Amino acid sequence: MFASHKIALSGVAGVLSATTHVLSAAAQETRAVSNPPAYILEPVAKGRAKLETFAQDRATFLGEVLLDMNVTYLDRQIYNPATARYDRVRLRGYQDARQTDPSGADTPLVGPTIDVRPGETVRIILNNMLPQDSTCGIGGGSANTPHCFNGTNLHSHGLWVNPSGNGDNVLVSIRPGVAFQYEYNIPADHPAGTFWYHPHLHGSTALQVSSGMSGALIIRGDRMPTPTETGDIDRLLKQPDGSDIAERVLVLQQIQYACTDSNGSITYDCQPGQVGGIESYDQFGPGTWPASGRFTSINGQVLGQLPPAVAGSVERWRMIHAGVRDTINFEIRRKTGTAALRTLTAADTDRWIDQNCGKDTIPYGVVAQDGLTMAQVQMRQQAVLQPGYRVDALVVLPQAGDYCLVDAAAPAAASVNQLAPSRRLLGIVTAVEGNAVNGEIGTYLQDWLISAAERTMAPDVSGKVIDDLKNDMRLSSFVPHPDIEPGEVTGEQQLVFNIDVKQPGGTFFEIDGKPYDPNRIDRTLPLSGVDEWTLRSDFVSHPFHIHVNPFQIIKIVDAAGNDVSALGSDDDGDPQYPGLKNVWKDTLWIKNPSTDPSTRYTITVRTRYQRYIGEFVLHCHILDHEDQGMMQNVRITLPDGHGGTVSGHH
Ligand SMILES: [Cu+2]
Repeated sequence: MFASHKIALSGVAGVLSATTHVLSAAAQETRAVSNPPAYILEPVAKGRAKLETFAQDRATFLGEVLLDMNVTYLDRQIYNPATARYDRVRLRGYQDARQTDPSGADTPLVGPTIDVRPGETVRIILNNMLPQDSTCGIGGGSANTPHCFNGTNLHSHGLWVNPSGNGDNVLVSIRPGVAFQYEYNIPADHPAGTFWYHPHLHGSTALQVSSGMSGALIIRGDRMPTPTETGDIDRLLKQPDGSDIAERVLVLQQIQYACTDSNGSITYDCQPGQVGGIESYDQFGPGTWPASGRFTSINGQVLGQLPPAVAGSVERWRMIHAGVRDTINFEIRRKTGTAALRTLTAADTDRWIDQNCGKDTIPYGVVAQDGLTMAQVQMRQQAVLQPGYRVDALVVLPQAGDYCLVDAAAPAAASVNQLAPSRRLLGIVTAVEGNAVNGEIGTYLQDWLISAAERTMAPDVSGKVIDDLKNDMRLSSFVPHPDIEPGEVTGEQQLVFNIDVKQPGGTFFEIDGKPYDPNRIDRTLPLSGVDEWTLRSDFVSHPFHIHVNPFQIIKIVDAAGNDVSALGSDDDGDPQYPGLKNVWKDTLWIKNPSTDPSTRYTITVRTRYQRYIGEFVLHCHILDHEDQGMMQNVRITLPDGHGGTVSGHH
């Protein structure tokens, strides 16, 4: 079975070819963006044979993915559009332990994509090769002062796996000089979808994630829905020849490197000869990302050219917000101007987009949020991604030509920084000649999905799937988790985010009035319980994330008492909430448009504590808030049979 411990560094099967990740001089000129390198499972022969019957019996099959990764300083370059130069950066990063290039110059700024199937095991060895760090294990210091920048660990964001031991355990600290092997046993009934991984050591999470330490974790499923069980949308998204549709993994990162000026202060204007880095939390905080003038990168490339698409072909775009503190409002527009993308300052971007990108956005069909397939394809002109979010979209570029990928302006209340951000460009994609689409893209996509269902679905479900698709593109046969009805709820939880700026002695990042205490269990929850959570923020907005079990959104009520979560609702022009009703997610924006508690929204979600016990965390996914205290410890334990819970032998 150890034959499975083989890593293939190649493009994802059935995916746009991952041509090169080497920052050769030629690649630098075009700033080509390819899919991140993928670590693909090599199933053992037995497992491969079993694949044929996988859809019927849903049996597990032997298979493991192994990543052996060094965590180390790497010297690389990032394109700086403001100066049209490549800035040298020295950042902490992930590197294949078998690498032959100690400098790291050829190591992508994004971690490798992990590609795995339900029922398989992912083993990730982290070798912490960073320098010793005396701030780890701070003893008498505050846990909520950023520290231990050279310690690390790993979180598999969105995975429904064991949080204890060598599982998705973020309560371990891997100190410099220490190696640790994570083991994610992905159950055979785990939903297929788009997940990701990143470090999660309290005190250094934001610093490491903003250095580019993150990567995609894709679970591919092939389960056919049945009249009684849902299946994987992957099974539907096939070309007429049976192969998977083209796919892009877009890891969106916000690498906020800085240099020092002659006074020793932080500057984002790195001079030739200087080396940028991320070594201080002074770089994080309200307004710092817009002030930095940096651009969100795609798979480690700033303002890159993505591999070409074919006009009229349906592609699956797996978008992952792996940044730290800036909202992304994703749009696609025709590129109508001829200006090349060479030099572009952040301040000039709005004008550049006006001059070079068309007025109309290209709609696309959102099929999953946070990796979990939705009950309906939602046609969107924009999709808002907050830190930690994933969006899977079916994208059709209607005609041959170039397209602008734009991070659109959003209302101030919609964004992490509470500023109406100006638009930014993310990259360019070219569609080559294919079957031009002249009609409505939504109708085209619906027809395509119906004909895909006719080809791919088993006879006992195809009628239902096709009827669903004809009815506003519903996907009820592909939703992984059943709705949580009110009668299933067994308890309730309340949560309030706050930033307390009124105390003497500093600013406190709090949940339920308290900053994080590593020695305190904030919630003890019963295994098999089903809770309704009420989420609020008393001071600006924060993306709520809880590990292990996802939640279903029941309602999102604004300060005036209106539920804005239904598809078609109007939330003062903010596009992020309408359509989220009944959607499953693991990360959700808890909106308060101001610093005043009276303007806060009240959000109701429900969740089941299934299968896994142990201790893990919930937190704000503005990661510098998390590092400074906006986190809680959660314990799921066995019920005692009398309405309470029991731990150990008490
Ligand atoms: Cu926060």
